[in-house]
Parts: sequence; structure tokens; C-alpha cells
Amino acid sequence: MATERTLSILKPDATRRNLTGKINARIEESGLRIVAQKRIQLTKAQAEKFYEVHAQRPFYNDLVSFMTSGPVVVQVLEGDNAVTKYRDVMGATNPANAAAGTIRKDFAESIEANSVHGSDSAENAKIEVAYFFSGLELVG
Ligand code: RTP
Ligand code: MG
Repeated sequence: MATERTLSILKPDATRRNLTGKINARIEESGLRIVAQKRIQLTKAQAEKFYEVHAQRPFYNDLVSFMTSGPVVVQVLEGDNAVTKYRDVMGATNPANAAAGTIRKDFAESIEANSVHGSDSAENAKIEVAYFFSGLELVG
């Protein structure tokens, strides 16, 4: 299996409810390693750019407002098939549809305030990691 990196975000609903440690435990229990991590407040422009691909979606403005409503924790996860593995650990976008034992099933508040983001492809993971982290911040 290929060692990969993926970009994770613990969203404002997770930081607001003090859940970052519990979510990080789920990540580490899955075998993924948190190789970089920082807590930041996204600006409107940064959130708009990050979610640019969704700009035409009806939920885009609400999503940008939500993602700037409080601090987030951005992190780089590393492991075998990290992109797919983390998507499995996260669960479905809508917590109502998420499988038992997933982060979103156990912690998400709604389809929007769903606690975590994970890159959806290896290609996007590279772009998203580079959006938040410099090479010097990735210590493996
Ligand atoms: P993410 O990008 O955050 O990992 O989530 P995802 O791939 O499962 O979902 P995606 O379709 O990429 O949507 C990005 C985020 O937008 C919010 N959303 N709101 N109100 C709605 O119908 C709706 N749909 C999506 C969620 O925060 C979702 O994670
Ligand atoms: Mg997505």
C-alpha cells in the first residue's frame, strides 16, 4: 500500500465544543499519523478560496460563514492510503447517513457543521496541504 498524505480540518463546531482531542484520538486509533497541525482563524477570503470548487453550490455562502465562525485546526495526516482511509474514518457528509463509529456519526451536529474535512483525492490533497503548510512545517 502507498503511504500518502491528506489534509484534515477540524471545523469550528469541533473547536467550539472542545472536541479536538477526542477527534485526534479517533484519527490516531485508525493508524493515521498527525504529521503537522495548527489552530488558525480562517479569513473570509481564505475560506472562499479553499472551497472555490463549491462556489456555484447553494450552500457555498453558508459554508464560508460557518468555516469562519470560529477557529479551525488544520492538520496533515499520513499513512497507507490516507485519503481514502480518512474519508472512511470521517463518515458520510450528512451525519444522518454516516456509519456507526465514524467521527461524523458520533460528533457532527448537521450536514454543514459536520466536524471534519478530509481531502477527496490524492491530487487535491497535495493542493490542500500546500494551501496551509510550508515544507518546513512537515516533519514526518
Ligand atoms: P469536506 O469537503 O468538508 O471533507 O466534506 P465532503 O467532501 O463530505 O462534502 P462536500 O460535498 O465537499 O461539501 C463540503 C462541505 O460543505 C458543507 N455542506 N453543506 N447544507 C448542505 O447541503 C451542505 N452540503 C455540504 C459541509 O460542511 C461539507 O462537509
Ligand atoms: Mg469535500
